[in-house]
Amino acid sequence: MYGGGNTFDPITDTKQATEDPQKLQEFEARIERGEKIEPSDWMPDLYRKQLIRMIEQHAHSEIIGALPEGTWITRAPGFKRKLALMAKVQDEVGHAQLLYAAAETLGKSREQMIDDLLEGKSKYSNIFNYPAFTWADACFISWLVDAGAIVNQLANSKGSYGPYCRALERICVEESFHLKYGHHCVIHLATGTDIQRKMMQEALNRWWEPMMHFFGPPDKVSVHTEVLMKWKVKMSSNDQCRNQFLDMYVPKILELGLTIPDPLLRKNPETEQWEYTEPDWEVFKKVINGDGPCNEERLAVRRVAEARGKWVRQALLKPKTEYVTPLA
Ligand code: FAQ
Repeated sequence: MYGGGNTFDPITDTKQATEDPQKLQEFEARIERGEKIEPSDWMPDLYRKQLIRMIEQHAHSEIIGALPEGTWITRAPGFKRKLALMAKVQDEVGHAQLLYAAAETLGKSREQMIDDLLEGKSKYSNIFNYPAFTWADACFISWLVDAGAIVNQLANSKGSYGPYCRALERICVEESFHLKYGHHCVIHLATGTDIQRKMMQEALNRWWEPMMHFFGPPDKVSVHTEVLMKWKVKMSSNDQCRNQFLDMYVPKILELGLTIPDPLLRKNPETEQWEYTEPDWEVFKKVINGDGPCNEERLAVRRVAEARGKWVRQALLKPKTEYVTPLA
């Protein structure tokens, strides 16, 4: 089973038994016309729940996604790389803030979302559960993970839920800088010394399978794609995103003289679809359900951050009068 998040029960929720058929019809007509749905508009319960699930997982992915690259800030090669990486990592955390705010418009509090993440009840992207051993791993993330994220997010920014689409538009602009920065880093290594080229190739070999997993399970087994595409939350299916990523980035990777670790990878000229060795979906299931190489470490770091920041949140929430000192 791929699923298991606590916020959504596909079996009971897909029945939609309680929805008013006329309201549902009007809602679907609005979506068909390409209108945006806003927080105060009527929406089916399932649409709300699906959005919360997806936006929340996306927000968690950004905040956890800051961790593998974040460990490289102190070791980035040179001042300019350090500055750029620091800005990128800050951006990713900022994306999480935008996304939590978008999910909150649907009625789930940020505190509850964070609690669900820390308790392991809520998912986040598989790809951030792998270690960034070398600087080249960090470069892979900055270039190709960001590239994959943009493929998905650019499509979904044209979707139906206003707050999510507006957040995605802004995120995509920032991600496009990350992508250029990451590409620059990879070009530097791939055209550098033998040791640098080897380091880059090894990182590519390590990250290729998680990258193929990143777009989600194949369409034929994806649990949520059908309803999400019907309601224009997802604008491209998992396989369409994976195919578009391969279309755009395989030539760029090969151009750098790097080798993709899949002997079966090729574009079928008749179908225009990429063919590849199916990544191991059992590994994917393990990783997204909490049993990947770094899941425990990632959540442990977030728990420490949460505990350390508690006094700041408490101070911010206290009424102003409590800060009036006797001298004021
Ligand atoms: N990782 O039925 P589907 C980034 C789960 S942001 C973990 O196909 P759906 C920025 C799925 O949740 C990266 N879990 O699901 C950055 C479901 O489980 P559930 C994140 C996954 O929703 C860059 C079950 O499998 N992007 O990288 C994954 O239709 C660099 C069944 O799957 C987003 O979140 C996965 N890869 O399609 C930051 C974009 N794939 O909930 C730092 C928004 C599937 O039933 C550095 N999300 N699952 O328990 C989406 O577009 C979709 O949710 C998909 C999955 C495409 C991720």
